[in-house]
Amino acid sequence: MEDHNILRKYCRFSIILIISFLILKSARAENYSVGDEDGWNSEVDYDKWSQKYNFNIGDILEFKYVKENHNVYEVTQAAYSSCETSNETVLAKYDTGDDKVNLTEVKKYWFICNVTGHCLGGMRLSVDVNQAPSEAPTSPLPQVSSSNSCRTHAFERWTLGIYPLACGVLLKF
Ligand SMILES: [Cu+2]
Repeated sequence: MEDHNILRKYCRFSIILIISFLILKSARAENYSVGDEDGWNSEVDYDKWSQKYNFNIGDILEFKYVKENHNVYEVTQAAYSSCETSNETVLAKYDTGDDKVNLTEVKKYWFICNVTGHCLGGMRLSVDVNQAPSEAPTSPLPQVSSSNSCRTHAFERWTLGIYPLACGVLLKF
């Protein structure tokens, strides 16, 4: 009976562990509101803001602003530095006042407000996007990484399935 109780505790613990793992996994993609509650405007130091966070692939940047006053241009590094835009240096334009930008690549993203004087006044943001932490070690070798992650996923699924099953069987004693 003593053994049974320990087993039961262990099973309960491992199920909780699995559930928390699943929740953590699904919550990994973050939505960052640029400037936090201050939003996208001339009053915020966006260098300071971006240093507070680690941005990963799958995360979303949300720009909130008064659409009559501002806009969001994704630009090249040159346009970010000079605050001068042209067809070649503008990668994307947003102007809804509530723009969500999906960070889909490992690279540095550059954003400015293209209203005259705003970029020079400090409305510019650069964001360094990294591989998501659990995928990082496999990134330099794409071919190996895909088969590795497949194996990992299969193993995860197998483990997740077998645990509750095993616990259920054991607890029937
Ligand atoms: Cu502006």
